[in-house]
Amino acid sequence: MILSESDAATPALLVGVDLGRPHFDANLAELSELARTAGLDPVAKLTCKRQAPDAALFVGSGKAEEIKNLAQTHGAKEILFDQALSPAQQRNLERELGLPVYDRTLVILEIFAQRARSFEGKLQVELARLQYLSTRLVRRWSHLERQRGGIGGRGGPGETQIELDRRMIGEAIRRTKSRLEDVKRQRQTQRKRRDGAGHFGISIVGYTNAGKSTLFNALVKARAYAADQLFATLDTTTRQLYLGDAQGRGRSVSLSDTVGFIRDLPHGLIDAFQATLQEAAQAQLLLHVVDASNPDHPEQIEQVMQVLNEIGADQVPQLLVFNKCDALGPERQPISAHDQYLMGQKPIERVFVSARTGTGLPLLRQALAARALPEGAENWAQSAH
Ligand SMILES: Nc1nc2c(ncn2[C@@H]2O[C@H](COP(=O)(O)OP(=O)(O)OP(=O)(O)O)[C@@H](O)[C@H]2O)c(=O)[nH]1
Ligand SMILES: [Mg+2]
Repeated sequence: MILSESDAATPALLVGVDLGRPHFDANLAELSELARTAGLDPVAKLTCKRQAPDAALFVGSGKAEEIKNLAQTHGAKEILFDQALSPAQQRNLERELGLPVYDRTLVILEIFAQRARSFEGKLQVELARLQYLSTRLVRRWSHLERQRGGIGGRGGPGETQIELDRRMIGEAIRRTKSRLEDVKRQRQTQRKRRDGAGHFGISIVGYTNAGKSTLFNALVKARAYAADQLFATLDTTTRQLYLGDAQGRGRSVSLSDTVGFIRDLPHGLIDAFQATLQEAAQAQLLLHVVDASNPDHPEQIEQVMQVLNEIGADQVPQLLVFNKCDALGPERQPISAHDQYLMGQKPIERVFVSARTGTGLPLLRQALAARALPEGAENWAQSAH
């Protein structure tokens, strides 16, 4: 798909099936963003409602016919589903439609594959991809054969192609896992060296495109890659940040910019990205960045909380940063620059900023200093009002 050699975007038809779950994205806006980021051109969209997915085709056969016709009319070369398809559904759909069919999981995997820069990031993506492919019996992993150089690659006589594929994938998964273990060990040693006693680590987390890297750059005056695309950041970047308070006390903390989260982040990816995501679980404070100008931000907050839960970072104290305030209309401007946000039953401190214009950043620094400096909390509460 997607990783085509040419630069021209592949025309794709997007399909969303409303199964009655909350937050169905009727405009397929996020899927369109994902598609574009992956190098597809969403030429047409189709949504439908169903009580439950059809076991064979995910959609009904009438709808499949409609998809086929619409794809033809618009010259779509690929079909992209907003939901995760089972291997059988994907295979049946491809047969029925005569076009390659992809799902949300695979698109996210492809974007990660395109973005991975560090050795560790590449290994993590490779592992997630292999795990995804291991459940699919279609031959999409011929690159593995090339990797093996064909030496001793063939199994005994009578081994079917599928068994061979399974075995190759299993071996590749084991190999990738053990290489990742080595990298993980190295990373732990590095972290131990960096994080001596009394170290204070802050991790920036949040939904993809919330402005995490922009905020990171503004706070530490760095130049991490920030762009209007999903998953611009995959590798963790860490810098030192000096925080001082009005009493002249101060200290250096480390600030990390991390990979963004998204709704239905594939499980394989969470698994594979454990090492990267671990950074957040071991932080002393999470800066949870939210794109306040996105109408879906309440759902995005929930999604981020879910991922934090999955990686064991839900108990790390949080500071909510409502970003992109410059993009809010006058009627939606915050009444106070700082307040409490109710997360379930729990009030969480919230600061409104614009990482782009710098509004609210001095206040954010104060809030951070209050958390990082002992006995700083009361001073901050007073000075913030
Ligand atoms: N209007 C406005 N745009 C912003 C602000 N902060 C970031 N952006 C824009 O939002 C887009 C995403 O910013 P990034 O900093 O790359 O977002 P991110 O959260 O790091 O995204 P990923 O790494 O892809 O998860 C970019 O186009 C930024 O210029 C802000 O305060 N106001
Ligand atoms: Mg980023």
